[in-house]
Amino acid sequence: MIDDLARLTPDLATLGWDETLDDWAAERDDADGERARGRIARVSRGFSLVFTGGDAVLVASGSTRSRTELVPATGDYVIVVDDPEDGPSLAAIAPRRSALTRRAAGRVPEPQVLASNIDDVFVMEGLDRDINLRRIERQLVVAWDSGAEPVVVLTKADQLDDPDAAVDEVSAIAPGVEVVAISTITGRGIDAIAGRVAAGRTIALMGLSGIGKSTLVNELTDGVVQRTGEVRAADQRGRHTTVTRDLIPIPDGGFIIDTPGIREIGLWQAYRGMAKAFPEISGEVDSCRFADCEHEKEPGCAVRAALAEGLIPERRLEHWRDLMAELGLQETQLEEYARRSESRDRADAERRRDAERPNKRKRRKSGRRGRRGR
Ligand SMILES: Nc1nc2c(ncn2[C@@H]2O[C@H](COP(=O)(O)OP(=O)(O)O)[C@@H](O)[C@H]2O)c(=O)[nH]1
Ligand SMILES: [Mg+2]
Ligand SMILES: [Zn+2]
Repeated sequence: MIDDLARLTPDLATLGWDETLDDWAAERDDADGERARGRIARVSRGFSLVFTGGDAVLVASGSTRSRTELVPATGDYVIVVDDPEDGPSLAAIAPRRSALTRRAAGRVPEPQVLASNIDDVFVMEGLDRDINLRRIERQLVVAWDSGAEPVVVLTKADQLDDPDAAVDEVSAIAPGVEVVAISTITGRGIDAIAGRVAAGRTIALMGLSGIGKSTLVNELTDGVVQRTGEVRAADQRGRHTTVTRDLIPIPDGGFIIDTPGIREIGLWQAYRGMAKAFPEISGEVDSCRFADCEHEKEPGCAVRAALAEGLIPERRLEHWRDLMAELGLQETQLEEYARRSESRDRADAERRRDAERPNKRKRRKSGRRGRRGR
């Protein structure tokens, strides 16, 4: 499967490499080594695949934290430098036009970019089970926050008698967002989707595993890159679940970034996304009498007034509060980590100073050091 993608050789113009990127790259041409321009096609543990116009190149890299500081995301425009001894590596990542970013898994508060330089984000939900409005809202916050335009895509419309009712229900919680119901079985909505994947555009998919992301990719690419394995009846083999984030070229131009399903997507400082996903609430916040209004019992609260008038549905305000609390907690954690690394840096600096002035250190009573431990 990996080879399917690595065999493709979209040229630089098709990849969306433009004059702005030319200028950016030209400023970095003075360094040594053979250089290539390209776009990250796949990020997986330990390596990335880069479309360079010619043959795709594999470079060693991390997908989250990395000592080199260069943490690539699928969709990034990059410069690859080929060292005769060490092989190809990333020399630079161009500033991102847009970035689908979540809070990385794990306790340390830090971001992880899932896809970059995207135009649309498809927030996908399957109609073969109960629609989870909160999950859609959360994903819309992340999608809006990326700087790209979200579209809600309800898959498996063939599983409902009245998919239009589902479209209406979701539209009510997705102000300003197009909501489409599709089916790869009946073909419903596929044209509307195909229209968005025009030449020069890049679309990122998000949504739980099993909702039909890869099936849609197959549909749009005529199976150029096999994304789902129909289970072959004879031997039960050939099943493929997506484990990497891949930039897949569409035959008529454009790219689609398929992703493995993420069970729960954590917000990363997504204040812009919150404002855009909850316009009826964010539009009132500035009108509250107090700048630090918590919209609880304060007098002159415009949010509560709008709630009382029925302009803000109760459940929307509830979810908005929960998501804002998540962001607030993140701020606290970030401050704590900053404080901790600050005191770690101070301790390091002190140790370095002591190492440079060994005589002064020696005069200290050893007992004091012992009590302190370490
Ligand atoms: N009924 C129905 N099933 C679909 C549709 N699209 C995909 N599926 C099925 O849903 C399952 C998961 O699809 P897949 O594309 O692998 O989901 P992914 O994990 O989101 O990539 C597969 O068995 C597909 O055949 C659809 O439009 N209608
Ligand atoms: Mg998949
Ligand atoms: Zn208020």
